Amino acid sequence: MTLFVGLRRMLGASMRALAATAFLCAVAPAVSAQEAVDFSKFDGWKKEFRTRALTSGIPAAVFEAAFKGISADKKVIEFDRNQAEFNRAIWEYLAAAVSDRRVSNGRAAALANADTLAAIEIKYGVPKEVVVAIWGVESAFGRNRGGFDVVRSMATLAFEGRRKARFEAELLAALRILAAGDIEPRKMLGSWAGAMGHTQFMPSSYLELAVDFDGDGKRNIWSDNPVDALASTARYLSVRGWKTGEPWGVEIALPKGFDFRLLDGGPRSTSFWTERGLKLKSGEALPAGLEAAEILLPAGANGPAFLVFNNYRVILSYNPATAYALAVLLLSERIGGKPKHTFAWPVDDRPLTRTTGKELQEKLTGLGFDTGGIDGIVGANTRAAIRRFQTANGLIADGYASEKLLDYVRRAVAAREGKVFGRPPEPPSEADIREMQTLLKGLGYRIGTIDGKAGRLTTAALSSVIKKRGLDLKPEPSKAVLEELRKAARGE
Ligand SMILES: [Ca+2]
Repeated sequence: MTLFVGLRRMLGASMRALAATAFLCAVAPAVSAQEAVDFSKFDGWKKEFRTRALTSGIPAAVFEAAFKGISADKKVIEFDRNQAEFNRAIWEYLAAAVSDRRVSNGRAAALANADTLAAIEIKYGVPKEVVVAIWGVESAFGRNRGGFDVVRSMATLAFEGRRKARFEAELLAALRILAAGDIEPRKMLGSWAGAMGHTQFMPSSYLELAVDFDGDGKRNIWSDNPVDALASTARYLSVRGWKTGEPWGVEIALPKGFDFRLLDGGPRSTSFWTERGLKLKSGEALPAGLEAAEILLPAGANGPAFLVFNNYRVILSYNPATAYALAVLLLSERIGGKPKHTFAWPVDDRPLTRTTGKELQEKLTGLGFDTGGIDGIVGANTRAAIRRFQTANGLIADGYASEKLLDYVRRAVAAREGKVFGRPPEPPSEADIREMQTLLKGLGYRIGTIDGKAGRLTTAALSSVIKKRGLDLKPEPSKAVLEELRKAARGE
């Protein structure tokens, strides 16, 4: 459970064990300079905040009890600022998050709580395996619920000030929990970033969605008893739009010559994708009648491909990282009895780190493919820039920010600077040009002899096709132009 922004800093206890990963940076804000924190100012901040807290309805006695003996926690600042260079690929993360050991622990946990989980499933319509999987990924089934004092952690992060408004809001939520008498101040424990209990609820999410399910009159997600936490998690997913009985996603095979520009097109119905040649990996047809289906390529075109639906996005509302959502959902399948997944990950083409991500953004921007900023975070703008670069260079336009792609971009920069540095983008062969001429002829252009040499007629025809299709390509033979001609010939 995390807030949407500042994700990597707010991961629950279990995530520390698994190690945060490069892809988890996806929505993290840029890190400010590592300025020293003047801890002597904590009391001044506390005094100001006290006024705000009391104005917003926190009783003075609750505030005093919560802050009794509280100072800023240096360790929390250290965790918050730790921008170590992670380069953990999604397949490595998944191997740890969906390990055989976790699967067997999950099955045991499901069995031990079978009655509760059945009641939760009936009430909220969320499969028990999904609830148990979140429990597993968030806290290893309650083993790592976090030992940080939540008031102290939230106060530290609010005082430090980088995301003051957000953490003051969480701190106020924590104080409201205390005011309600759900827990005593020093027993309200969580991760250093404030994620609490078995399924790592932030204080604001607790206030909004936690429930008393064991009927003792109190919501308690902190104790050894997981019942309230598990029901609260199911309720969270239900309120965020879980659709009972719908699959979260399926592994698919992309058709030959798939137009990767469709990745940018937003969610479409499964019939839309079926019309474009998508099938299940097994070769069977896609499930019919599902709306809002999106293609997910977690490691680019050379890795596994998924078509994901509404319930996948509901898991993202719990923690907006692709790897997290996949870990939860794949683990849920295994806990439910599915055999081990075998995905063909591109283990020879790792994702970029923050540093190499920055290098990629700098170089792409320099080459005229604007990434919308240089922060090392591969988001939608960077992926779009990668796709434009890939298209212009006749590469598969999957937008995957990998080491191989960076190598390619480095060579493109070197080629542009006139340096001899590795291999420049591959020129089209004579056979390619012959194919282009044949395709152009088929499209009704006057070509003359099909001779594999790009003369005046061929160039003019290419120019006209490129203009007609509104492409950002040079009117000369290239792998990218050939690919476009093939599409034109197919009527796409
Ligand atoms: Ca309770």
